Amino acid sequence: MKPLLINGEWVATASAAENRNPSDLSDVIDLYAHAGVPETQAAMDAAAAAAPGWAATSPQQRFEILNRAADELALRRQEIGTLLSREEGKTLREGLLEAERAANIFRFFAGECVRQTGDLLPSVRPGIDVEVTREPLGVVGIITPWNFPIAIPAWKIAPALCYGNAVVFKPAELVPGCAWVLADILKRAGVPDGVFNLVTGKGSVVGQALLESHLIDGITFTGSQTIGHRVAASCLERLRKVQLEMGGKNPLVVLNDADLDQAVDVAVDGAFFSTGQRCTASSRLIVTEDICGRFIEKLADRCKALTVGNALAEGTEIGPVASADQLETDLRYIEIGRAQGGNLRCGGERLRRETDGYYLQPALFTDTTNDMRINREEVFGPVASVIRVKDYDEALHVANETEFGLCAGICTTSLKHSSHFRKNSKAGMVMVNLPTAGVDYHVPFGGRKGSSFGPREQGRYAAEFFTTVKTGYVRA
Ligand code: UN1
Repeated sequence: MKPLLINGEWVATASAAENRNPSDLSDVIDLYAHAGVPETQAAMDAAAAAAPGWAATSPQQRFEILNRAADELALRRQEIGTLLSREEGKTLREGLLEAERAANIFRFFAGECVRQTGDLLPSVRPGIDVEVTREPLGVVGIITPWNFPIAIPAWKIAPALCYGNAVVFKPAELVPGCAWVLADILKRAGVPDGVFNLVTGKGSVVGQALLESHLIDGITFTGSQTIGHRVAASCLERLRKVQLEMGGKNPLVVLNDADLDQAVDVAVDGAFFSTGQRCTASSRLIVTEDICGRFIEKLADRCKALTVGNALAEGTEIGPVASADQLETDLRYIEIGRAQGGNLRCGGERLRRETDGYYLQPALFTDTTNDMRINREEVFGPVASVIRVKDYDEALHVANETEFGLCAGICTTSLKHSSHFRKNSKAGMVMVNLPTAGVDYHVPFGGRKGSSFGPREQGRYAAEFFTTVKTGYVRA
């Protein structure tokens, strides 16, 4: 059994959960500890006790620890990428890139440790100086989803530690493997006992204990809207800081003047890579009239030709769906799409492969309207739909006509339309001639409306959530 990490000790639990490979259900990766409330409490106590000492470490000490973690993540890229693909189901290529991304994130925040700044300015009153500095929040609860098992933990844990916070980390139940490796790396990189704690287990037990404890000063969460709202309500009640990232229904607009081949590539990547299981996935393809027929033809051909298979097999372009529950959700939405009048142009059927897994042929709907449920609700699977529109103005309107606002894309060769779209899209991130998914690690990440709440993640903007500001007045 892979144990919990509490106060620098590996702690086994009475119960454990199996971690199975969605590409091959006969493959059990390992057993992982299932924490109860007492273990979660012990982790929070340890973090609270260790937080002041960590906050007092020098930037150089923190730099060295995070940099060592980055080194090891990079060194073990192959092993971590393979484990990631085995437990989550994205292709090995995607798994390796994600492992690399995690290393880069740690490297970036290692640098940020020694790059922290404040403001020093004259007071409006003579003879007085004002300084504005940032201090750690304290103990941060980190709750992460299954779709980026190493990158999302990295982009929450690295800044938390960089800015001097102690951490209690609760990864998604489906992907304890990468979380465990990361904990092992952090421990060996020299993170002091209690500063970083790993508590694998159920959301209803571990997550709930984090929500209810007065020892937690802030919670950063990525996951579903339903749970996100619960996290927010509980943080609001206790007046504690919260950061939520909850998904999208991201539009990709394709205009008549787009480079057709490029637009099809962008759509295939945005909609279907990582099996469509990205909150940044392009699920609404909003296409203007004159190019629509040709775009659908080409996209459907590409969709049908996508190689769906074992995540670890060479040549696989689309891995399996991550779990039985998610597969059921995907199939249910495909049925809803049909029932509401969408034309299932291709895909959408379960596939058999050599090994028993959750294989699904990417589904493309055409003739859909923006009010259909498949265009309103996040499916989180390889399901995309084409919405045909008259012109750019209608495309922009439809793109913004959603309760989400994470990312929006446009494929066009027109400077006028791309500039207008960048300025008028009601999303937190805008892509021109690029897939909506697949972001850089050194710039802010986050959305508007129902997609996100609280300060942005990643890059220097991460300081906003993981620190609290102090204003000092000094009379000389
Ligand atoms: C990406 O598209 O590169 O859960 C990252 C998600 C997002 C991360 C997307 N928070 O899918």
